[in-house]
Amino acid sequence: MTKRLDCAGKLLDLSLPQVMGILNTTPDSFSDGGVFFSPDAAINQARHMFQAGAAIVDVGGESTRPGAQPVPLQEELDRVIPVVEGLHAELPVIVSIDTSKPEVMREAVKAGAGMINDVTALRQDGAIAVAAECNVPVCLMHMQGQPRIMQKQPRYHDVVGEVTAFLRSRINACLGAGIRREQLLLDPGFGFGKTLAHNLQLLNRLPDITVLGFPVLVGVSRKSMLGTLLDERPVQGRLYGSITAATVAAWLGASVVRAHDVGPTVDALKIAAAVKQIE
Ligand code: YH5
Repeated sequence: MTKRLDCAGKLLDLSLPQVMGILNTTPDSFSDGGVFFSPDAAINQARHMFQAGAAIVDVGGESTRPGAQPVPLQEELDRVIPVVEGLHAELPVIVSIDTSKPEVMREAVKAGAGMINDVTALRQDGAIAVAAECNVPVCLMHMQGQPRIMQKQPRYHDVVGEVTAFLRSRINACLGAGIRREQLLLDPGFGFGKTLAHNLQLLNRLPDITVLGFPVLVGVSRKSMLGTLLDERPVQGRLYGSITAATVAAWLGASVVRAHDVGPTVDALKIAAAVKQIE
């Protein structure tokens, strides 16, 4: 498998698991309480993530939490583009754009983004073609349903089989559109149209996804699955659960872990990587 990804000139070293810091620019983000929605505040937050060891900062302007409503294009552009520009100008960190909209992908990559993170795996009209033009790595994530309704009644016969089949079909669509194999990352999409049991099965069987031969990205930070496992613990009490889940994911082969709490996650992944390297 490729150990180094070219992210628009910035190199992502995947010989060790890396942390992608989460930077929300959505005023309605309930996990961060909407604290970071001025570009300056967002850039400041990203600075701290970089200092804490994040290899990537994931900039998102569209809330994808369960029940969320879609954000209009211009509003999303207004939120994310100044942040992408500012970050790219100031820090050597790789900027990822968390969006499903092809127009946002194009503008963000023009503004310096080196990765596309799309929870809809480039299924929106025109997204595959734009991503191919952008010529940056793309994370393809699995989701059942749409954010507004995805947690209503998630159903699978075989969650691992269905998620891997979906990812394979998106890989093929991307290769067919001229995106290079070396530019793809895969993500089972924890919490996106999945019950706790589905999420646990996917994490337990992460190696079934890594065998596809692509770097795997895992996002479990602060998610409901942790709240449920910890007796309905609210979001602010999920740090240790998040670190543990991130560590398990890295141990099972995840190459990138998406996290709110960058410093603690970086520490945990260093320990996991050191133990793993003995093998
Ligand atoms: C992901 O897994 N997730 S946005 C609900 C929460 C906490 C956090 C409090 N974008 C992923 O982070 N991109 C999101 O409960 C993502 N993989 C990738 N690639 C949801 C989120 C969250 C939701």
